[in-house]
Amino acid sequence: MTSSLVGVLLTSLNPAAVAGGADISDAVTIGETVLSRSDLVGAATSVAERVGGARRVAVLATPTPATVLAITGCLIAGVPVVPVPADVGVAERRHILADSGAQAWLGEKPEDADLPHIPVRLHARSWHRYAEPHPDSAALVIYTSGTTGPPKGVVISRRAIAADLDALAEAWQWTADDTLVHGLPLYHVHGLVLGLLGSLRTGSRFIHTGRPTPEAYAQAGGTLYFGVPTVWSRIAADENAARALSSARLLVSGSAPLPIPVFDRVSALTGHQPVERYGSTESLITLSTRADGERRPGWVGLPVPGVETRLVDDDGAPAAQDGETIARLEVRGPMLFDGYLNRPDATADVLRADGWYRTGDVAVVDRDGMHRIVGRESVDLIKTGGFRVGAGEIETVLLGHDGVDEAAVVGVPDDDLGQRIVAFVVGDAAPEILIGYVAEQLSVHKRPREVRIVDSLPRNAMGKVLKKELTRWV
Ligand code: MCA
Ligand code: AMP
Repeated sequence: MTSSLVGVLLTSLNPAAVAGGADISDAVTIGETVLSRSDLVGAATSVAERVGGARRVAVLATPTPATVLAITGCLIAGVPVVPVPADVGVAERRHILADSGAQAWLGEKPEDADLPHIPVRLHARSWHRYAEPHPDSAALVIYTSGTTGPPKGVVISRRAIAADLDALAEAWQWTADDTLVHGLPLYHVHGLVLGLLGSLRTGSRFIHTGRPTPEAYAQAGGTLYFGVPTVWSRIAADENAARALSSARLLVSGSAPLPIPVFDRVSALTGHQPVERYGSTESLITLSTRADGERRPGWVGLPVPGVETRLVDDDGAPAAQDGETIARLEVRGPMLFDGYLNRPDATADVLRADGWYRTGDVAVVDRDGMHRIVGRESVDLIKTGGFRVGAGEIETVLLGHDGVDEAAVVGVPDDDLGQRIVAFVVGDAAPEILIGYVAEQLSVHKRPREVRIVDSLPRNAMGKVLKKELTRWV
C-alpha cells in the first residue's frame, strides 16, 4: 500500500522503509526510555488497533513513552487526540472532557479517572498496515485560552500539520541528520507538533529532556534545540550550559517574545544567533527567521513557505508595511486550524471565509517583509513562561471561592516568565489559599504567582475594571 498513514504524515515511520533498513535504534529518547523506529511503529500500531474507530480520545500528556505511543497510535488509526495538560486541575479537566466528547483516557489516566481507560503497552507490537486517513481529517484538538470563558478546542487537521512541518523543515534546513532536543510540554503545539511530530516527519532523532533545564539541554548533545524565551533566559544565565550548546546547529525560540538581551547573551555564549519564530495554536507557525537568512533581534522573521500576511487598521483597511506602522496582524496559509470545536461563533470572530485568520497580535512589517510582534490587542490574554492564559478564566475561578467578592487578573512584566500572573482580590481569603485553589481548579501553570488583597478595584464610570491602572499598582 503506497499511502499508509505513517508513510504520509509521519514519514520516518513508514513501515516498509523501516522494515527495509531505515530503522534507527534511538528515534525517540524520553526519560530513561529509548525507542527505535521499529519499536515506535510496532507499539504505536498496537495502540492504533485498540483505539481504532473511536471518535476522540484524551491523552494526559505527561512527558513519557506512553504519551508518545498514544499520540502516534491515534495518528496511525486516524483517531483525533485531545492532549490534556499534565498539570490539569479538576474544573479545567471536566470542561475539556465534556466539550471534546473524548470517549476514553488513552495511556496514563488521572487518579480519579472519569472515563474508561485504555492502557498503552510499551512492549506490545502490531504490524498491521493502516490506510492514510483523509488529509482534511482532524489530528488534534488542542485546548487554548481566550480572553474570557473556558479554553476552546482548536481543531487541527493532518494537512495543516504536514504543511507546517514541511515549511519549517525548509526554513530551518531540518533533516534526518538532526537530533532535536527539548523539554517542553507535550500538550501544546510547540512541544508536541513541532517537537515530536516534526521529528517523526523529518526523521530527525528526538530527545525529550523531561524538564527544559539548562543542565539537561547542555547534556543532550543535540543539533537542533527548541525553547520558550524563559528557557533561553535561564540558559543565558548559566554560562557553562550555554557554552555546551556551541556544538549545536540551530537554536530556536518561540511561543513568546525573546528579549533582545537574551538573544545577545545566547549569541555571545553559544556562537549561535537564535532563530525566532512566531505562531499560535490556531495558525501553527507562520513566521520565522531562517537558517540561511538574517536573524534580527526583536524580529520574528518572514512568512514561511505557503503563508501570506497582512496588516490591517482598526477599520479593516490595509495598513502600510513600512517598518513603522503598527497594525493588526492577519495570516493565511495551509497550516491554519479548521475552527473551534462546538464554537462556530468564536470561529467566525477570527477566521474569515476567505481564509484570513485574525491573530489578535499587533505587528510591524518592514519593506523586506520582516515582521516584529509589538504585542497583543487585548491585555486579557497573558503569556507566562510561554503558556497562554486568559485573565477571564482565572477571574471566574477566583469568584467561585467563598472568600472572594471581586477579582481582576493582569499580566505584569517578569524577567523570568515574560509576564507574571497577578490577581487583585477584594475579599478575606488568604493569598496562598487562592493561588492553590486556581492551581487545583485550572492547572498549576495558570496559578497567579501573586495575589494582592485590596479594598476596591479601580473602575471606570461604566464599572469596568481599569486593568492598565492595576498593572501600575504592582
Ligand atoms: C508551585 N507548584 C505548585 C504550586 N506552586 N503546584 C501546585 N500548586 C501550587 N500552588 C509546583 C508545580 O507542581 C511544579 O512542581 C513546579 O511548582 C513548577 O514550577 P513553575 O514555577 O510553575 O514552573 P517552571 O519550572 O518555572 O516553568 C517554567 C517553564 C514552563 C519550564 C519554562 O513555563 C514551561 O514549560 N513553559 C513552556 C510553555 C509552552 O510550551 N508553551 C507553548 C505554547 P514539580 O516540579 O514537582 O512538577 S505556545 C504554542 O504552542 C505556539 C504555537 C508557539 O508559538 O509555540
Ligand atoms: P499559543 O496559542 O499558546 O501558541 O499562543 C499564541 C500567541 O503567542 C501569539 O498570538 C503571540 O501573542 C504569542 N507568540 C508566539 N510566538 C511569539 C513570538 N516569537 N514573539 C512574540 N509573541 C509570540
